[in-house]
Amino acid sequence: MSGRRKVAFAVVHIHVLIALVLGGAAVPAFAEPARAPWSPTNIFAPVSTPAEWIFDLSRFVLTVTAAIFAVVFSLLVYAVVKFRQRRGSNGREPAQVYGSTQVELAWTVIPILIVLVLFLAAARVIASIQNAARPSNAIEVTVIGHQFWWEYRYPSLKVVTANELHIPVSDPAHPTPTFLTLLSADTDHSFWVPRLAGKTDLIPNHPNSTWMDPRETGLYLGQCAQYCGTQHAKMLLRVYVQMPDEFDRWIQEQSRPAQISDTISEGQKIFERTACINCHAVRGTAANGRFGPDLTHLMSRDTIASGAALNTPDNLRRWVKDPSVIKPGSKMPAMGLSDPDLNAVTTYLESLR
Ligand code: HEC
Ligand SMILES: [Cu+2]
Repeated sequence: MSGRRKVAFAVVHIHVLIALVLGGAAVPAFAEPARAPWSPTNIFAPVSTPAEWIFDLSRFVLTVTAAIFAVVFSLLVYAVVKFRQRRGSNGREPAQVYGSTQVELAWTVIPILIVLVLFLAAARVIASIQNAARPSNAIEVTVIGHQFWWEYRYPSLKVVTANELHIPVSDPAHPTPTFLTLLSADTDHSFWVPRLAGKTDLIPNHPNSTWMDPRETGLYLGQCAQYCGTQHAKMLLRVYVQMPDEFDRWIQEQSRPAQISDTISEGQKIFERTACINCHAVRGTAANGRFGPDLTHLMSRDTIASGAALNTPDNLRRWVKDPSVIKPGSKMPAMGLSDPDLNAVTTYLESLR
């Protein structure tokens, strides 16, 4: 094999590889978004306007790049077949063409135009998401990224919660979008719930914002999409999209202070004299720390530790005994409680409904 043919052979290989990758990505992209049981993170099944605009854009970009690929690959196959070494050929090179202004201009100008079109299409989507008008009935939520959990504050509704975001479904005829202000308590994080909106970073001292108007109720999952430390991979996102009355009921329950019995339980005493209250808030009690998740309505959540474990009595006890068993590198220390104290604290936590 001559050097040139080796190169041509390698180029064909690379293109076949690209074809396989592109083909794999393109199939779901062009599939009809039927009522299939989509994965809760499927980027090809948007249910909210920003996610839909991004999906349309990705389809456009895939179409353009697929067309480029088809043209380049066909020319390549044509050249490889037509100019292959035949038996009895004299081994001389075919005619070589140098310095054609027309050809040079064509392969400079056409790619520049293609890149310009792709750039403008992307810029348009970014601008329309960023500049969307905020209707007066929009739900406002402040999202604060922490290593390695999410804090959600609804300033006008007096609700503070963690890790499980609840928002109302938005009827396209009377939209009730949710606008998120994204902040960070420590390092860069990124809020990404693929079916609802594009990735948006949470950067210290630089408030960002995004929004979503989901058309369908359900649970949508996501993931911190910016490496932020040891437990970045267990910084999961859970968004519960609810019917308006269900959402209102949730808000009402969350805005109440903690239900406390008249006699302070043993568990609460231990909770308050151990450092727990320096990091955790339980509204209506002495606990008002903000380093860790608000525990006022802990038991209303399905999961703990940012989706890393189900919220069961067993897991709660395991968590308080030593968080690193569930989430190595988590910012909550093992508090070294004795077994009886651990049981009492767990019982107290279970009373926070
Ligand atoms: C130094 C601060 C700190 C102390 C002290 C602390 N925690 Fe935490 N706690 C955290 C942080 C941070 C998290 C979130 C960890 C994560 O998800 O990565 C957390 C998470 C939790 C959770 C899970 C909450 C949720 O919704 O995910 C519970 C329950 C909890 N802590 C209980 C306690 C109890 C009980 C004590 C005292 C025995 C305690 N914590 C002491 C910082 C602290
Ligand atoms: Cu993160």
